[in-house]
Amino acid sequence: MSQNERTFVMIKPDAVQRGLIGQIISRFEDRGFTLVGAKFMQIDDELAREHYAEHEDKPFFEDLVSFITAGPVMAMVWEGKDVTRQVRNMMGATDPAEADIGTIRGDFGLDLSRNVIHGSDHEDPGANEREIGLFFDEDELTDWEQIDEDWLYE
Ligand code: D4T
Repeated sequence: MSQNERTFVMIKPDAVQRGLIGQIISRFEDRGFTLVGAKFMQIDDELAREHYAEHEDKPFFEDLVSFITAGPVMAMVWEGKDVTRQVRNMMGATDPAEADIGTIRGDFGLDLSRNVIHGSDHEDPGANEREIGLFFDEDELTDWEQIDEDWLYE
C-alpha cells in the first residue's frame, strides 16, 4: 500500500448515543479511506486524562473527562493519502456551531462540548502516532488493500 499515512479517529459518546456511527463511518469509506483498526469501547478515567493531557490546565478539562467517559466510543484508525489533514477537514471546526454545513460537526452537532468526533491534530507532528498507540496495540491493526485503490490513486 503506497498511501500508508494513518490517523486516529474517535466517534464520541454523544454520537454513539445518537446512533450516528454508521453515517460517520460511511463518510470516510465514501471518501476512499481505508479502515485498518476499530474498537467499540468505554474509556476509563486514566485513559481520558492521558488522551486529553494537553488540556489539563483548561477550565473545561474535568467536564471533558466526564463527557468522554460517560458512554462508549468508537475508536478507529483510518489510512490513506493525507488522511490526518483530510479527516480534520471533514470533521469541521471544533465548535459545531461554527463548523461549515457539509462537515461532520456542522451536519451532526450543535454544542462545543458535544462535538461528535475527534481526529488527531494534523498540525501536531506525532499526534496521530501517539494517539494510535494509546488506543491500539500493533497487532490490533490490519494491513490490507482495498480493491479500488488503482482507481482512487494515480
Ligand atoms: P478534539 O480534540 O475533541 O478532536 O477537538 P479539537 O482538536 O477540534 O479541539 P480541541 O483539542 O481544542 O478541544 C478538545 C475538546 O474539548 C472540548 N472543548 C473545547 C470544550 O468542551 N470547551 C472548550 O472551550 C474547548 C475549546 C471540545 C473538544
